[in-house]
Amino acid sequence: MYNNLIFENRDHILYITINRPKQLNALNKETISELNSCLQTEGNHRVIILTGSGEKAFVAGADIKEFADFSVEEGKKLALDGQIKLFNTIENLHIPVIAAVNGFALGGGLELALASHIRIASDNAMLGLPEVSLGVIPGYGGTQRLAHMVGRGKANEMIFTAKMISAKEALEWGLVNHVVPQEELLAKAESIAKQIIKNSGVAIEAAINAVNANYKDGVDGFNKEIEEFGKCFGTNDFKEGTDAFLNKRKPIFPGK
Ligand code: DAK
Repeated sequence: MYNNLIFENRDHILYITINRPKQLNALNKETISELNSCLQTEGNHRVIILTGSGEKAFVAGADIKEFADFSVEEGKKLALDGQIKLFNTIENLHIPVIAAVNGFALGGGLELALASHIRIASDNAMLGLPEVSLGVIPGYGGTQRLAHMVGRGKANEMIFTAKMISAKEALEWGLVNHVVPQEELLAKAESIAKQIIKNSGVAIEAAINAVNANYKDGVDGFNKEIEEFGKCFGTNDFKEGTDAFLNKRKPIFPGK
């Protein structure tokens, strides 16, 4: 069904693997477009785990061969299309996306991980934004999201030097939440996913909207939180969650 992706829905988790191992899973236009549709696949999944094929790379960046001869206008258009189709889509998805970073996460690859809600890395992962070494800047949200995540000083250093950092450094910088041996990476992502799945999906969607509001121009995050908080009281999940607590039983959330 897809040329560059493998996907599987198991136990309410949608696993999406970017599958261009010969190009270290570099993101070409087709892969971005396939990811856009795969991420929005309807189904009973409650969490998405996004990873790269093979043991070497999560995603080694945008496909350099594809943009090597771009004009100014083409560059702008690709950045805009990509940001809307993939990176903003992930960030604003109604369910959490966990990036399981299994090796190089460079340029567009790190930007993909940054747009995800949670990042876990294998101990061999190397992360960086090497764009200035190619004469461009990060164009898929990296200048914004990296600074939000690790602070402006560290983001500047990473972008200006184009140097990669190790998984261990990324953990120290708060760029990834956990670092585990490569063979345990998916299991770690799954254990977080399973923990998420126990909770109310509608409340998690509301939480995504409220947390993201802090990073949107002209939006008051506190007001958004109040609005989303209030909306929760009208949901069946809230009725079930509170009833289960009061009756000392485990909730079975209807998801609406
Ligand atoms: N694009 C295309 N092919 C890539 C690639 C990439 N980003 N990264 C690796 N490959 C390919 C290599 O060309 C090689 O292919 P063959 O020569 O075998 O055909 C194969 O993957 C294996 O790579 P290496 O032989 O280089 O493997 P090594 O272990 O020696 O090195 C490496 C691994 C990850 C250090 C190295 O491959 C590397 O430096 N890769 C490039 C990293 C990089 O600079 N990535 C791009 C970052 S810039 C834009 C928006 C966003 C962006 C650009 C434009 N617009 C809106 C226009 C974003 C740009 C970026 O992501």
